[in-house]
Amino acid sequence: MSISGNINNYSKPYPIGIIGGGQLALMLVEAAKERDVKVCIQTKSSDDPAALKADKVIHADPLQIKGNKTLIKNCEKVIFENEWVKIEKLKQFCSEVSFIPNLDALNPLVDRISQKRFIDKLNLPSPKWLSISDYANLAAEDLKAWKFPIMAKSFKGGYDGKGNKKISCKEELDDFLSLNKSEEWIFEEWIDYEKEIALIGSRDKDGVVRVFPIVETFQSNNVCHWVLSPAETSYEIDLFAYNIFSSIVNDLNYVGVLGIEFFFGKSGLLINEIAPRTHNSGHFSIEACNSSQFDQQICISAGIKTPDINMNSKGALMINLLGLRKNHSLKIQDRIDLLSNINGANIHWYGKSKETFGRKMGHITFLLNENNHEKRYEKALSLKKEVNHVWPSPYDSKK
Ligand code: AIR
Repeated sequence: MSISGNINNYSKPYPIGIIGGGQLALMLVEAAKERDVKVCIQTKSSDDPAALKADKVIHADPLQIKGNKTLIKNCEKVIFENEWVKIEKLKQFCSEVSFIPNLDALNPLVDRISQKRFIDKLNLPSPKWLSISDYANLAAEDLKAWKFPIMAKSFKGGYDGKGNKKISCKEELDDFLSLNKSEEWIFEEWIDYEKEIALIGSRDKDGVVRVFPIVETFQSNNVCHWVLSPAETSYEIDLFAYNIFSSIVNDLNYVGVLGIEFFFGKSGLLINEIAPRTHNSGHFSIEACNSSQFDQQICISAGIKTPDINMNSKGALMINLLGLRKNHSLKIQDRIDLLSNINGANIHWYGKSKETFGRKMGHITFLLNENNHEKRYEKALSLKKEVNHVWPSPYDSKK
């Protein structure tokens, strides 16, 4: 990868600051190092994944304003690795720093209701939804359109299936309503999809949009377990998804990397969720593309022209290493040693201090060079079997 670029002259010590220090921040820091761009992060603990590699660490909870202030004082551009941010509080700093994406673009995407309203405003396809108070006020006739199961989704902070609850019957609905605050949840129609696909792309300050190949994601207990790139789609679906991506980023004047998760099935392509950041479904791009999703975000933030995106291989498989139970028979180091013996394995270890059940501890990527989807899928299944022999999905091992 070329490390040259028209990096701007900076008046502050660090060209890029990141709010947050998890694995996404870690991979952003790694991509920045490849381009000789220095990064300062704000994260709670020196044990957090990105803290080990960042050029400077501000030890403060990412939501702490005093810490944000120090970060902003030290950094030319500030980017986000997760959307758990207090936009109203950050607005006071807009004259001192550029946020990427800017706060107005981020605002409609940080919680479920505003995301749903934004998707509806653009008339983009997504599952039907209602606030719980609107559901409670439905006329009997309209209620008939809401058949069980219904999906309850929490208003904020829902990721990796946290904050999702399937409601299968009237009794479950009554229990749910008695246990939860209605203003913190929405109801969504249940979708019987055939597959889940995801699209990651970027848009720079001049409006240049670049997209990665669409991938298929495979979940285990609502958590992404593995990803196959490219997905088996059709030209029309690809175009529709790219079109949706462009509509979203252009409407928001969004600058940076953004991911969209879709359901695909009888009802066509439906937006499940929009992530205003780099995304788990794009990790394959580190090895499989000439410029990864992290590289795109770093280039955009540092004022380097984003490279056009091309695959280095016919396809790729990415498998998440999700935390296992405490009493798992193999120690972490033994698991990693065994995984590194698998031919073609590119292991990314996040260095999290604690392995907890289902937590994303690392991931592993394989390049696939089979000529058609069927063969790549077959190869992916056999590699996944080898990996899962050493490191199973925690949810499979429960059975
Ligand atoms: N993340 C952000 N949104 C969704 C996810 N998965 C990443 C970020 C964040 C980390 O997950 O990098 O910092 C949190 O991981 P954990 O294991 O501490 O919950």
